Amino acid sequence: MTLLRLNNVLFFKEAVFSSYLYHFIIDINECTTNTDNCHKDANINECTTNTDNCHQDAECTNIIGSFNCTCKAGYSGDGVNCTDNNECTTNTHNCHQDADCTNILGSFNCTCKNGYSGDGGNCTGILNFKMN
Ligand SMILES: [Ca+2]
Ligand SMILES: [Ca+2]
Repeated sequence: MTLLRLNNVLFFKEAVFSSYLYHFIIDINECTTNTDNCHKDANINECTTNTDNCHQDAECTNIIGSFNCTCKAGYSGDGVNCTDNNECTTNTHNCHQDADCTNILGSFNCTCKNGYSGDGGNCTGILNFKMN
């Protein structure tokens, strides 16, 4: 059996009577089989050349031959699509029990309820004394 390579397609040649039969075997992907002769040290930084497709709320990380997209803290998704986590409805906030939670992009705010004071993480009741 004789192997032939023509336009990156591998054939084997089989003698049948006085002529030959050519059998198509498989197309060789030189890029994935590392049989190409492309320059390997060309690490393009897709993040700084703005050729990445990361979401605006994702971090881009350059790696050799590619890049990675990771949603920023407070966001969920695959890096190409990132959506804000609603910490208030998913109860992943750390607001005090006497505080109101307000969802914002990438985070949340805690505000002490009326009659309480504090930073929202800690709220203490305000005592009102009426002087007679
Ligand atoms: Ca790269
Ligand atoms: Ca949020």
